[in-house]
Amino acid sequence: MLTYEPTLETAHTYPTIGETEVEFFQENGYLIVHNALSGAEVEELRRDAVHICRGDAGDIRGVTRALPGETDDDVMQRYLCIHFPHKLSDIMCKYLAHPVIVDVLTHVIGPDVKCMQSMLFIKAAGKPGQAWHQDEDFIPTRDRSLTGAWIAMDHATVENGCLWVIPGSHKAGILWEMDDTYDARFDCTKESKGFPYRDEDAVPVEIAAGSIVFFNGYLLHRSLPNVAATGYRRSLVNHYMSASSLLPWHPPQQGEGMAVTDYRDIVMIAGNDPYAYKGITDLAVPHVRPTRNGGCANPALNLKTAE
Ligand SMILES: O=C(O)CCC(=O)C(=O)O
Repeated sequence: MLTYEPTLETAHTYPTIGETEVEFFQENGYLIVHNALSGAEVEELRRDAVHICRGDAGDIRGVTRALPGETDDDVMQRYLCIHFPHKLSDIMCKYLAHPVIVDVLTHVIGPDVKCMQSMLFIKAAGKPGQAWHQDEDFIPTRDRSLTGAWIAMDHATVENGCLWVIPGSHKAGILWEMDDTYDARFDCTKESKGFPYRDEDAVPVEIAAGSIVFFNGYLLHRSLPNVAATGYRRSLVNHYMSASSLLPWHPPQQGEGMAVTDYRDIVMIAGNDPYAYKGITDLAVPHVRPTRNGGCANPALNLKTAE
């Protein structure tokens, strides 16, 4: 298990949650914890994001090393989102087990919690959002315990493309149909459709830098493009689940049955791992998420790009 060692500031008091917050999360499928990170911690994440985008943290598929003379803004504007930054950055890895995250997740998931994914969104002005989706469409737990922790590294506003959620939409426990989206407001991620909610049912999650929004893996959510004139909407988004559940995220290995498939590139952040005897396997490759103007992985989308 990771231990958290604040490096820059000790005066910050980390908020904790109780029954009211747990009930809010269960009812609505999301929870905002304001002021979760200190200013120094936000600064530490921002500096590390620059380091990663300059290519100084190590090899990331799709990241090109900054050329001499290129400014931090030059490099940051290249990337919408980098997947698995925790695989090469000790700082990103440390924040997987931030005390507020451990506190909230041990309340809403249970005592044993593992992390399998991190994403660093830079989302400079002009970059697209993500269409309606449910995270369990992409990361399938067997016990529906998938939970995201979305750490705001800038103030997230409607203008710069904050998260929007449909409160209570997790409750049906249904994964809605998904299809390609040709809407130029969004990146290449498929879009959920056919669900019984309207866009008007959604609420924007406008939060200050240093706040964290937690959300259930069945919650319908999306984000719109960053239409601010300048700047970024940076966030570190990590995904977690109960360590008691297997994670059939990758196809079974040869000779392995689907029922025992278990993705083991995980980081324990609380409690015990009942499957520790399997060990950890290094599987995830840090990479840049394709955007419309960066080329989509789906060739059909590439043909129809609107930008
Ligand atoms: O931050 C965003 O723009 C989208 C994040 C998201 O949809 C997710 O983490 O599942």
